[in-house]
Amino acid sequence: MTKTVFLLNGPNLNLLGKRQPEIYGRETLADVEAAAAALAGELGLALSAHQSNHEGALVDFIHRAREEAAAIVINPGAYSHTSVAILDALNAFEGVVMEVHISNIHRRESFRHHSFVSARADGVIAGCGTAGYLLALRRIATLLSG
Ligand code: CA2
Repeated sequence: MTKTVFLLNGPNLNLLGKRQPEIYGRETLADVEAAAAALAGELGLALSAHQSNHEGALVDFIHRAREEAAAIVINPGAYSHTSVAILDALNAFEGVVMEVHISNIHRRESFRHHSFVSARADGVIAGCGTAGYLLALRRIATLLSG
């Protein structure tokens, strides 16, 4: 049976491609989701993409993933640096978790250097632009096939 990957994007990532292109690039979230869905298909995976500006809604998506998904690609946005609730939800998910940051959070302000989510992530990709989402999917395909 085809395995499903949840692609979760956190607060303000709905603005991708519309503001701050020098940091986050010119692709919109719709572009990213379309490219991810196409690659997932090539890799024999199904993609279910969601974005929310609300911490609890992201927790709810992670709970849904417990029932529906074999893996999660998550860019928690600023909640990476603050949210124990998202970490707790991911700790209750048994599949593969890949954390993605479009920018290199380690080259930015010190408050972005720590991510609570990294304590649960099976892999972390930062600073590869929106290509990071595609790299994460390739890693998931490898891990799920093993
Ligand atoms: O580099 C990343 O992907 C981040 O997760 C993005 C978050 C930031 O708080 C993290 O420290 C690093 C911010 C997302 C904001 O996205 C925007 C996109 C376009 C225009 C404005 C904001």
